[in-house]
Amino acid sequence: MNFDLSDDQQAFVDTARAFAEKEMAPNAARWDAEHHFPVEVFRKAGEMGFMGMYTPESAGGFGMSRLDSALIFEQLAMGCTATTAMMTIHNMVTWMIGSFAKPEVIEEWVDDLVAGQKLGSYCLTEPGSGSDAASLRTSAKRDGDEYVINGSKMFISGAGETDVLVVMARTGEEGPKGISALVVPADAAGVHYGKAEEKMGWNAQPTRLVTFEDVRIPVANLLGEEGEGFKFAMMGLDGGRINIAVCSVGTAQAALNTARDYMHERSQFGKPLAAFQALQFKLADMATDLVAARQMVRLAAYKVDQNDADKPTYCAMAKRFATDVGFQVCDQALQIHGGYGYIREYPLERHVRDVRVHQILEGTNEVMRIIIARRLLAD
Ligand code: FAD
Ligand code: 2MC
Repeated sequence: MNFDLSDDQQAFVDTARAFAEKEMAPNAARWDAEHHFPVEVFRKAGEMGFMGMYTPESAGGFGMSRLDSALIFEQLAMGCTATTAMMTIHNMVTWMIGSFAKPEVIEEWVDDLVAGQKLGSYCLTEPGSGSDAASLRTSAKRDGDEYVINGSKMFISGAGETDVLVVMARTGEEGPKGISALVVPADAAGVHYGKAEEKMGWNAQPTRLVTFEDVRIPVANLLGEEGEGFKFAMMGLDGGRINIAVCSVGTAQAALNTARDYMHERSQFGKPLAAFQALQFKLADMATDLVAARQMVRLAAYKVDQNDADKPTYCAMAKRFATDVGFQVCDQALQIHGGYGYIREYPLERHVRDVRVHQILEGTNEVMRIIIARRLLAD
C-alpha cells in the first residue's frame, strides 16, 4: 500500500492548483457578491480536461479514475467552492450520458460537454420528493416514438444556464423500479425555469425550479432501459458524493491555510495568536480532522474505481464525514479571525456559507447515515 501520489497524480494536482490560483481564486469573492455564473471559466476548464474527467474514453471522455478526479477537484475547490461544485455536477451528468445513453445521443452531446462548451444539470429532487427520491412524481409517458414529460424539479443547480438536463421521471410503477432517466435538451419546448433562488451560499451558480409541461423528447433519449433510472441516478450520486466531499476538503484546506497565516500576523496581549496554546490546539485538531477526511474520501474513490460491492457505503461515509469536518474547519478558521472572519473582506464567511450546503445536498447527512446503517445491519 502506497499513500504517495504518483508522478502523474502530482502533475494533475500541480496543474489544477495553477488553474485554481489563476482563473478562480482571484475572482471567487466577486462571483459570490455579484451572483455571477462564470461560463467563461467552464470553457477554460474544458480546455484543461476538467469537464469530462471520468466519462468513459469510448464516449469521448478522459476515462480518468475517481481518485485522480478527486485530487483535481480538491485543488479547484481551493480556488472557488461553488464553481468547482458545479463542475462536479456537470462531470456527473456527462458521465451518466457517456455511460448509459444511446450512441446517437452520446454523439450529440458528449464531445461538447467534455469540452465545456455545453453544460449539464442533474434533475432528481422535486418539491414533494427530496430525501425520499424514489417517491418522485414527474411522469414520462410514451406516445409513439416520443416521451411526454410533465412535472417539476426543485433546486436544480445550474438550471437556466445549462444546455442539457438528465431528468429522472416515472415511466412505470410506484417506487424505484418505475423510474427512468432521460436526456432533455434544456431549451426543449415546454421546459420552464423559475427564479434563481436566493441562497446562503453557492452564489456563483443559479439554483432554480424547472417545470416540464408536455415536453416531448425522442425515445432514443432514454438512458439504458425503462426502470433503470433510479439505479443510474444513485450510481451517479456515488461519485457525486465523493466530489462534494472533496469540495469540502479543498475549501477547508484553504480556510485552514488562511487561519494559519493569520495566527502569525495578528497579535493580541503582546504576542502573535500563534503563541496561544489554545489556538495551536485548535489548529492541530483542524488539520488532523482534515487529513482524516481527505483519506476517507480517497478510500471511497478507490472503492468506486475497484467497483467494490460496498462502494455506496464508503461514498456515504466519506460524504457524511468530510462535509461535517469541512464545515467545522471553516467555522473554526472564521473563529480564529475574530471579527475579521465575519466580514466580507476576508474569505472565511464565504467558505462557511459555501460548505454548509454540502451537508444537505447530494443526499443529506442523515440520508448518508441511513445508507451506512442499512448496510451494517444487513450483515
Ligand atoms: P427533506 O427530504 O424534506 O428533509 C428535511 C430534513 O429531514 C433533512 O434534515 C433530512 O435529512 C431529514 N430527513 C428526511 N428523511 C429522513 C429520515 N428518514 N430519517 C432522518 N432524517 C430524515 N437536487 C437535484 O436533484 N439536483 C440538483 O442540482 C440539486 N442542487 C441543489 C442545490 C442546492 C443549493 C440545494 C439547497 C439543493 C439542491 N438539490 C438538488 C436538492 C437536494 O439534494 C435536496 O435539498 C436534499 O436531497 C434534501 O431534500 P429536501 O430538501 O427535500 O429535504
Ligand atoms: N448504486 C446502484 N444501485 C443502487 C444504489 C447505488 N448507490 N442505491 C440504491 N440502488 C438500487 C437498490 O439496489 C435498489 O434496487 P434493487 O431493489 O434492484 O436492489 C433500488 O436502487 C432502490 O434502492 P433502495 O431500496 O435503497 O431505495 P429507497 O427508496 O429506500 O431510497 C435512498 C434509498 C434513501 C438512499 C435514496 O432515496 C437517496 O439517496 N435519497 C437521497 C436523494 C439524494 O441524494 N438527492 C440528491 C439530489 S442531487 C443534488 O443534490 C445535487 C446537488 C446534484
